[in-house]
Amino acid sequence: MYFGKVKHQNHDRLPPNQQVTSGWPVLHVGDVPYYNKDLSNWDLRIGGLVDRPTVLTFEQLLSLPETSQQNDIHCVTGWSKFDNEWQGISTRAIADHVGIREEAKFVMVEAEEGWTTNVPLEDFLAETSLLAYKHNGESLTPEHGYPLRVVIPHLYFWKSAKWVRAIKFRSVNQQGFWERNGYHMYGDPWKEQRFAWD
Ligand SMILES: Nc1nc2c(c(=O)[nH]1)N[C@H]1C(S)=C(S)[C@@H](COP(=O)(O)O)O[C@H]1N2
Ligand SMILES: [Mo]
Repeated sequence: MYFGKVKHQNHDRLPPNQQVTSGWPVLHVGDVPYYNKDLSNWDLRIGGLVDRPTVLTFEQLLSLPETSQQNDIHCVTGWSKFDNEWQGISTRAIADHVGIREEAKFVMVEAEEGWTTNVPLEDFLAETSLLAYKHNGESLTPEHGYPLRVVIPHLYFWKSAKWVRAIKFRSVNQQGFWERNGYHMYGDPWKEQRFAWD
């Protein structure tokens, strides 16, 4: 039965206690930065345990090899959005560009207004992770992270920082903004790692 098949597929794709949404909710703390397409004051700083600490303009970022990814995203508040198409730079291309040192095991991602989130290096460098500037063929809107956001689809979506401005490679796992406020250090949606005590 067709209906049954779709339901079964959704079950396989939908982590526990999530619901599929066709829209795209906007969630964050703080203010949306508006650049009005002028990125002359924008840069991306990449540092910490790397061989070549680097500051990239948006143009320089675009000169790195482009990647496309299709994935499902899962917000800890309970919505999941299927079949997102992203274009951007693979996190591995960034890593190759700066040279990650042996001692680096974790990543702290920093966004506008000092918002942060932490992920293990391995997850940051997963083949499915990227720094995205386009969603479904369109430039990101200001609300969804223009000009650049992280997308790490296999973790709850709070790990996918909007308005990313810095990437710091670290030897220890420090807490980011939500992690300091009770959210899980890792955030696997399939294991429902929502809060620190899950
Ligand atoms: N800079 C920044 N990025 C952020 C957040 C934030 O507050 N600030 N919130 C996170 C959370 S909790 C979620 S669910 C997603 C929401 O992304 P969306 O608004 O594009 O759906 O962004 C994540 N990235
Ligand atoms: Mo979230």
